[in-house]
Amino acid sequence: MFISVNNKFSQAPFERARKVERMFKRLKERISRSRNGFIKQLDELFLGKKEISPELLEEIEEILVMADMGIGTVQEVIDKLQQEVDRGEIADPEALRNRLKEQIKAIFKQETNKETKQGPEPKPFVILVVGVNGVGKTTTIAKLAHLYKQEGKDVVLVAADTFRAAAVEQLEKWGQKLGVPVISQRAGADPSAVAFDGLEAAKAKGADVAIVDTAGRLHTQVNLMKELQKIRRVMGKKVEGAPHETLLVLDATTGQNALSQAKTFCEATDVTGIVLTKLDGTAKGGIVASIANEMNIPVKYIGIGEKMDDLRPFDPDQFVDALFERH
Ligand SMILES: Nc1nc2c(ncn2[C@@H]2O[C@H](COP(=O)(O)OP(=O)(O)OP(=O)(O)O)[C@@H](O)[C@H]2O)c(=O)[nH]1
Ligand SMILES: [Mg+2]
Repeated sequence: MFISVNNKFSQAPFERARKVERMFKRLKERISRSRNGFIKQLDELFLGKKEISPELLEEIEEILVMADMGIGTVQEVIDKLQQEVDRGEIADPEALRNRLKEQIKAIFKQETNKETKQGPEPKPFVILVVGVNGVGKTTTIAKLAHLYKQEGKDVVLVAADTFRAAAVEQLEKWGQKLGVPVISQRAGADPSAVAFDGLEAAKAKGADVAIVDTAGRLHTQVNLMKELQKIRRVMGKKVEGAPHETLLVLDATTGQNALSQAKTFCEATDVTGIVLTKLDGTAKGGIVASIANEMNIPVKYIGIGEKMDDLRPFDPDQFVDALFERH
């Protein structure tokens, strides 16, 4: 999703280019821990080396595993590099660095079975947001609303996390800040009923997008997982095909734990996209590749901060370029 700029003046392309450049710079700054972590280690490893030895590949392997890329994914990448080295296609460590970068990009180009359906966009387009406690669901919803608003879309937020009063308040605060209506009921209300009424209100307002917040739950909490099923059923009764998107939010700082959460959540409910938050924190960027490779679900957005413009549609090439850029 890109923000469309309908400006017929000739400076528009330059403005756009400048904006892209600014966004790229900010992304680079925000993921600086990953860049200063594993990319720096890789570069130190390459420094002064003229040849590619078996030890060099082993050390790369170790660094990638430490960067949360996951053993399986790392093995695939290293095997491919090794084959290219054996075939004489990689001459020196600098070429190896480039091929590594391309191999990581290729991980994101694999097909997933969750491509967005073609056809006219449903109205409202209903997004259900799920995940365990504290991963960043509510913040992501606010950021998503901000992105959609920038596209000129009318958004409604639905506070179906009725578990804690503070959860409803948190969403309402964001709603005020963004100028977006929030549909809520008292704490303790049935989340399915809130979702149903929320979608009704979204329809009545003619909203383009409705985003539904849910309480954090562990995949092991059977009742809460069942509740999610109920929320989904009820939504489908109000708006045909809803939820049209189910986003699973994962906290990148939890590393391989995020991956195991993803696996169990996807077994329990039909997740159509992943949002990886807190990539600006202590997260090691490798987790993005690990999730993309091991899950059959696209990473749709990444969170790189706590502010409302800190959510980005995930652009793999841009992300990997930002990671590998030297300065
Ligand atoms: N640094 C950083 N912090 C984030 C990001 N996304 C969310 N947070 C912070 O993570 C904390 C939890 O975020 P919430 O949005 O409340 O998480 P939640 O999943 O809704 O939590 P529950 O409703 O309790 O399950 C907040 O302090 C957010 O500001 C991010 O991309 N980067
Ligand atoms: Mg929340």
